[in-house]
Amino acid sequence: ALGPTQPPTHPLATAPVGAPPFSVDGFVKEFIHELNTNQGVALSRSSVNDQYLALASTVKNYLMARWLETGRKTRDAKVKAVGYLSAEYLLGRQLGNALLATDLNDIAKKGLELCGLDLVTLRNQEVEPGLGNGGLGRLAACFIDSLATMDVPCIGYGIRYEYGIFRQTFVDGRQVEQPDTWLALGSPWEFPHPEASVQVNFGGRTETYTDADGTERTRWVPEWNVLGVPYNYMVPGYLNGRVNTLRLWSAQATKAFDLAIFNAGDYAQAVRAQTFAENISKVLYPEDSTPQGKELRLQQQYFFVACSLRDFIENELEDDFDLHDLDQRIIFQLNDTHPVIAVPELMRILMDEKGFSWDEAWEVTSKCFAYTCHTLLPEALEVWSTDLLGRLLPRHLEIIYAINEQFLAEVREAYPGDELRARRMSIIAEFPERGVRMAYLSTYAATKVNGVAALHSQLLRDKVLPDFSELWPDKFTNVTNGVTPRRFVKMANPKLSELINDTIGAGWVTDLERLKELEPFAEDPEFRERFAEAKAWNKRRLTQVLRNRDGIDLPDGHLLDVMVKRLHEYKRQSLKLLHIVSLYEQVLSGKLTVDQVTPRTVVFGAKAAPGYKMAKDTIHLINKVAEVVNADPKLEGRLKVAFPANYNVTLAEKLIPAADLSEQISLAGMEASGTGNMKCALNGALTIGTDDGANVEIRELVGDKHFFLFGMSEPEVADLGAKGYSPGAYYEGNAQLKAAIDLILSGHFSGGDQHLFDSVVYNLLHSDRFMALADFQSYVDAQARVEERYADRDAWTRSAILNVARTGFFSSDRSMRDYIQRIWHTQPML
Ligand code: Z16
Repeated sequence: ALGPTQPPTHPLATAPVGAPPFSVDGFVKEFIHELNTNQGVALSRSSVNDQYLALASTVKNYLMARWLETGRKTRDAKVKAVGYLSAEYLLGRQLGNALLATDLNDIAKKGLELCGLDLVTLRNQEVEPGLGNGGLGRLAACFIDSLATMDVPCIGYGIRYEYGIFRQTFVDGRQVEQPDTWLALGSPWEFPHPEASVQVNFGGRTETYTDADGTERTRWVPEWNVLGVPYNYMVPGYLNGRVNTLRLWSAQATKAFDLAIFNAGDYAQAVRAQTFAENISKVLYPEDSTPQGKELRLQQQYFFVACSLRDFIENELEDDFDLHDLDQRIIFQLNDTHPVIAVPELMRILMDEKGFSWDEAWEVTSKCFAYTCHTLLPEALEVWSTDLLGRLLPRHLEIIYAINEQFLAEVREAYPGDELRARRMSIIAEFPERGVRMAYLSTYAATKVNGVAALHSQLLRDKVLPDFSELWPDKFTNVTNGVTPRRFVKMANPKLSELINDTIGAGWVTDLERLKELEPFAEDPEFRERFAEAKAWNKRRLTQVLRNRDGIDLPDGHLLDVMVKRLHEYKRQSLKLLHIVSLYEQVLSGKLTVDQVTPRTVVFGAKAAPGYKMAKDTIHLINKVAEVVNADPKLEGRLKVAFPANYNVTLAEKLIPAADLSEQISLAGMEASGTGNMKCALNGALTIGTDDGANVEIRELVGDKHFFLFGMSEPEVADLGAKGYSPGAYYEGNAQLKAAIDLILSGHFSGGDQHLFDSVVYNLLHSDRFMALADFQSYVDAQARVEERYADRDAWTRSAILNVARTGFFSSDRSMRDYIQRIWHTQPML
């Protein structure tokens, strides 16, 4: 039971917690108080880390009253909430965002100054929580920011990994992974609640029995269990007094964790058993787009989902709530298939624990979930072997089989006699081994299935789930991704934000379509001047960051050409690399004079999954090309390649605002959406891109003239694939391409070693699954158009301004409105 045992009688006991005064004096008093009482140090003896932790506590204290009030109001209102289920949240640093949400920036800066401290230094002390791989995890973070800002009740549920995405280092140009020890210096943003831990069961068997009413029932007799400890995080809305909750689960051993296999009365063995339990939330799997079918990963998925459902049902609903009406209080959004084990888990809770019949349980369950798919790559679709599932979650496997039977009966009723179709659509795959197709399970169970950009949603219907979309056309919808303008414009680009404020007022931060009002100013020379100056300021800031962080020197006055995203063959970093090598080769061979080369610095940021050999070899090649190109005096410094290690949200916030050119060059039909493309456009970069993912919508909005399109369209890709693609023909048929590849093969970038990069080069020449060679000429031509526009600096700035003015659509606030209207049917609290 929660709360006091007797009704409180002191008036202060029920008064809402107050916030410190919103003044420099109030701030300083609170800060020193936190430094003294939390850190236990005097200002004169405090370390930068002490100061940072005290500052974080101070800002938290300003948010605390709003947080408690948000929880109370939401529970009292008994409205429908969103339960966002995501195995990843790539949050980025918290302090800057919290200062922004509370409007405390100026007060904090001044107050700290009066204490002899520098806000920027303290902000740089924060280690970002990197609890995600890339786009999918960052999307979750943008979405919960938007929901809080729009006053929509939402609980984010996920995993508190002890080690987030690895820290990337380069040794001789090769990626080496280091553990991400983000918790080492303390983690001021979390509120652990070990007393509210939840038990999660695993393994064992099921049995049937007859209950008191004489009904045949099934129950799960698990073999082992762990505890899930909730850690709460504040999710503050922007200047609106709402603070939602992100609840991340950490695994811990239970007292009962002494089962025979781990503990034969042996103390050391028992301690090792603790480690076994705690392993579940130990580390984030570093694969982006290609999941590993590892048992521990399935344990993670069930672990956080079981904790989350239990938490919502037991702690967020009234004691006497009738679970038949569950869908009136929650919609669980499945961020990819990672949390879809929640479907059989809810069925199990309702039937085995709450006494529902199958039909009653399905009636409820089939209204409580919606599913977002983030991919088209077949290898990215999760399939769990029934062997593994049956061993770890025997009751859930039984329920999945029963769901499949019910599903196939519906299919057979809709298509009598079409056994082939039934087999095709079955949630259970038979080859290469028997397994559960998690995307099919999600699609059947969900009220709605959405893709993440218009093209992706179309291809999802036509190519990935055609049978399902034929049977239930209305189940499918699109919600184009978005990004939060608070973090990625207001916070990351203060100079541009100031200019926008001065021009159209401050309303755009929560109503991004208002950027449209900037359009006429593209023709205003004074505005263009200030816009260009903001970009130049961002470049100077980036220059400082890269010098201090990486020892990289950015030259002045270059076109900044940015490709930042996970390293994956389908994203085609190798195509960008061929362009660089080709420019260089043309200078070496005299086809281009140096003064014909547009001064350009290409910046890469990319982590490769540790087990993805081709991706790691590509990183190695990029670094070796960078070494040679950067050192060759023949280029007279007009072409540079910078590859800062460990690209993360913190670096993105510095890099993206400085970008002139945004590289979005995936093979058409492969990138579900992309969100870096949106961040770059909103910060005034022009895109060079294929007709893929959200690029399609960006180009439609900014206009053909202000977007450098190249490459095959998705139908052209499909045609070429069907005809049979042979990359060798492109190599033989294109002298410029051949010369670039031959320069790599000659050993020019590998100290004469002609075989060091065989894996990358021969893959391109003989397989090239993502058709980089086919799109090479078109890409090079588009780059020539880029250079032409850039040569006319005024024309370039005009295009850049129009990119900002016309991409307000890509606010994650708009994405959230779409989810609310098309999928969730929830109401804002206002
Ligand atoms: C991921 O980040 C994405 C897809 C996926 O299957 C797994 C992971 Cl970890 C990305 C997509 O590749 C990207 O196009 C999209 O913008 C992003 O998810 C958010 O939807």
